[in-house]
Amino acid sequence: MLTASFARLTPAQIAAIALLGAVITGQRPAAAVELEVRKVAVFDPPVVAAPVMPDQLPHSRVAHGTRDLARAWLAAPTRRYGHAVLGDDLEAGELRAQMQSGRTLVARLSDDCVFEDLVPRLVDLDADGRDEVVVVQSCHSTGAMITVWGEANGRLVRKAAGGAIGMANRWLNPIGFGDFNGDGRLEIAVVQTPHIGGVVKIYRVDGATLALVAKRGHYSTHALGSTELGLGQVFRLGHADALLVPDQERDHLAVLALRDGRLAELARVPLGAPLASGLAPGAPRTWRFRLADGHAAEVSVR
Ligand SMILES: [Ca+2]
Ligand SMILES: [Ca+2]
Repeated sequence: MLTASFARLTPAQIAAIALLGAVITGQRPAAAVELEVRKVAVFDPPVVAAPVMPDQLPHSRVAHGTRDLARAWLAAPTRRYGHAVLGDDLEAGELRAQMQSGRTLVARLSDDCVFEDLVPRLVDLDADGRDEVVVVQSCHSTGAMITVWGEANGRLVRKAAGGAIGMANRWLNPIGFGDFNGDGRLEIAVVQTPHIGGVVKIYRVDGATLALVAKRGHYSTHALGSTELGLGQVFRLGHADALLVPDQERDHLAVLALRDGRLAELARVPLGAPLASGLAPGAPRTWRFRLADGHAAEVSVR
């Protein structure tokens, strides 16, 4: 019987048969991925600096750029949204960006919306050599959504928005940017509702909107009330980018990548305790972190 025959094969023999099958069918064989976790003696998570820019949101970080924007930050703290999942009940009413020329541009939201985020992310999404600013905007009517901003005609304007959850007090956490489908253009990866059944979603910018590329459930990159947003990472895997993310309980790490248009989990490793810090880059494809049991550890993708 076929299944009984496979049961007697070694993993190397099974891999060889899979490779032969891929060659016969003309498909590129997917590289095997493994995750390895080791305890380390010491890991001190980076400390967030105190606010330094005028009217800067508490707990937030200034983003520094090398293209047309020198820096961007969240400002004009307000209690008008009242969700309070990012360390306190203060959110930002304004996004400010300082051009390399020194001129500061301000985008001010209407009273029913805030920037529910702790860092504006500078990235050249459309490869025109100028920065886009990606930040989470939340409104009473829509809940959280992903917004993309940039300079146009001397003003800081919203260029695109999407991924709105559809109700207030539902949040999403950006993971990062990568070319996940290998088409040469960057996509945006987020975890939607990380506290209540997190779903990893990958979007591409499509004009003024965002188009969903793929999604996969049961992951979380944020603990309720925490100011740490960096529990997921983007890394290069073969001919495209992939994601390293915790599962919903945050006591495993998993590798997600697009396979045949779907987001697939390629590897998973137990941590022994829930993740209690962000993933800090160390050696190539290695990240250090702290666990809730007090141990420090690092994970490597092989
Ligand atoms: Ca750009
Ligand atoms: Ca792409």
